[in-house]
Parts: sequence; C-alpha cells; structure tokens
Amino acid sequence: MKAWLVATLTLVAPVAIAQKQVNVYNWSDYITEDALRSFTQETGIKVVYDVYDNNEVLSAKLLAGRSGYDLVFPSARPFAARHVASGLYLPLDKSKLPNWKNLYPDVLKGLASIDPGNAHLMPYMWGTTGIGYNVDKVAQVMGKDFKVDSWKVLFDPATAKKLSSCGIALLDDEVEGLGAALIYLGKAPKSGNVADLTAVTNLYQPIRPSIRYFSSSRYIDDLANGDICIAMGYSGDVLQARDRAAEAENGVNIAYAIPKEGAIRWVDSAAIPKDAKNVAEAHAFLDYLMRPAVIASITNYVTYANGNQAATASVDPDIRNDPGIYPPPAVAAKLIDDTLPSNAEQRPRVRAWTKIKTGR
Ligand code: N2P
Repeated sequence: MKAWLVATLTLVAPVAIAQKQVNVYNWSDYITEDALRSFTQETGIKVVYDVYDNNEVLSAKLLAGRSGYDLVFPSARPFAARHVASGLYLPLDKSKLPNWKNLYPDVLKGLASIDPGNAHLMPYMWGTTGIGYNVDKVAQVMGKDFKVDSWKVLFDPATAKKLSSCGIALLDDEVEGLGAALIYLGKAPKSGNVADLTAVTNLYQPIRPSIRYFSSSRYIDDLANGDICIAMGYSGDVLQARDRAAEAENGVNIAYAIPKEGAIRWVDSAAIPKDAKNVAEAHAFLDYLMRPAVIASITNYVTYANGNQAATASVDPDIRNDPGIYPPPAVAAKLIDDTLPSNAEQRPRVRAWTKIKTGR
C-alpha cells in the first residue's frame, strides 16, 4: 500500500468510527428515503437500513442472536408475541420517547395483550391481507362482469386455471396463506386442527400448478408492470403497485379487494433486540418515527395506516378515504385480527404450509 494512502486511512478511520449509527431491519417498501435522510440530517445519526419480506427470516436472525440490528419490525401476532415471551427484546425507555403520547390508545391496548404494559413494542403500521388485481386483464380473461370480491377467485381451480394465463402470485407467508384458505372454508384463521389443515392442503392442491410464485414483495412491481394479473397481497403493497403504475403512465389499472368472506387485519411493531449496540440511537429513531408529520408522510407514501393518533390530521384525504387503507365499518366488521396459534397448533401448520409451497 502506498504511504500516502496509509496516512489517509489512518486519518479518516477515527472520524468514521466516531459517527453514530443505528442499524435498522424493516420490511421492504415500508418507509420513505426522505424520512431516513431527514433523520440523519437532523441528528447526525447514520441509518444503516436493511430489508426483509418475511417474518420467519427476521425470527431466525433474532433467535440465532448477534443479528447486528438495533431496531426490527416484527408483525405483532404471532411473531412479536413469541419474541417478547422469549425475552428477545429490551424494554423501551419511555423517558427517551416523548412522542409515545401520540399513539392510539386502542392500538396500544391491543398490543398490551401480547406485551404487558406496552413495555417492548411500538405500533408501526397496520393493514389487511386481500387480493390485488389488474382490472383490465382480469376482465379480459374472465369477462367484464366478473367480480373480484371473494377468495374463490384464487381457490376455485377453474378460475385459477384461467387467470394463470396472465399470472397468479401468492404471499410467502404461512399466517396469511393458511389464514385466507381457512377463512374461505369458514374456519378460524389460526386453526392448527389437523382436519382443517388437510382441508386447506386439499384446497391448494388443484390450484398449485396455476401459481407462478410465492413471494411477499416481488408482486408489487409485477402487478405494476402487468407481469402478473392477480396476487394475494398486503393492502398497502397492492396500492403501492397501483401508484407505481399510475406514475409510470403505463395504462395498468390495479385495484385491491378485501374478500367478502373476511380477511386478516394485522399490526406490525418495532422493537429493540436485547443485544443491540446502539440503544440510544434506536430510541432516537423510534421517537422520530412517532412524530406526527414524519409518520403521516410515510403513510402517505407506503399507503398503510399507522398507529399514531396525532398523525391522522396530516394523512392525505385521498389515503384517509381509501377503503382499502381505512376500511369502512361494514368491511371492518369482517376483518379478523391476527391471532396467536399455540405451539401445538403451530407444528401442523408449518407442515401443511411447506407441503402447499413445495406442491408435494
Ligand atoms: C411491507 C409489508 C408489510 C406487511 N411491504 C406485512 N405485515
């Protein structure tokens, strides 16, 4: 190495080490670049931001330990609930979180059932899991009077076979994949009953060849580009696909439907792993995320409702009035809050989901 380069490195290195940082691990397509940039500009804390699209991937890293993350975003049930019960998170220091007062008391009450005293989990966004579709392609394949209003659109083998010509994608998500099928069959979405799960496996078996892939993130761009025409998807992700298509002015029309049989409503939370190295910085970032203007601008972009009551006035009226984001009472009545299967229920669920995904 040249002498001048060694000298430069020696001079530069201490400065780089001194910069404060926070290592964040969040779902993909779940924040704005702007929010990250403004946080660093204001605090001098660098955000090292990494993404996942699957709770199991996050869980595996947390259970293995030394994930290197200071802040993670597990779905409340069953994941964050199990993590809290296993002692994987640090208690939040509320004295460092003055914006905690902005959160919805009802959302906090819901989380308190899995996190007593709301000691570890901050509510981030909430949404539903339903069906995203390309309005024109589905009309082309199924006829213009065909309605996407039921899980039958995915689970009826004849319909799935027809729609496979323009592309069907499903979430790589056991809670949602089994949950949707169980709701369609009139069962509890958290069921671990072997007979129920056999019925679910039998429901998937004839449609399996019609499914192009299982992924919990790829469908956003594929819907937006017209590469698939229907997907089981998270509400905000489908609406992001709608917005991306509109922005690209590519003539693709995307809509989101909450099936009439009902759907799962979930909440995602934020928590600090117990071996986090940058705990003060994690609190600073959490508090920043609870500022009404910050979280409202994220909601306006990611099209998910947040858990912050004080932010509601700053949410765009278009978003506030979008029934796919804030379901009206008649639809909300059909939503089933995510629940927590016991360990005994979990084992047959994992077996059934693996069988469905591998198609064997
Ligand atoms: C963000 C998906 C978050 C929803 N892309 C999963 N609960």
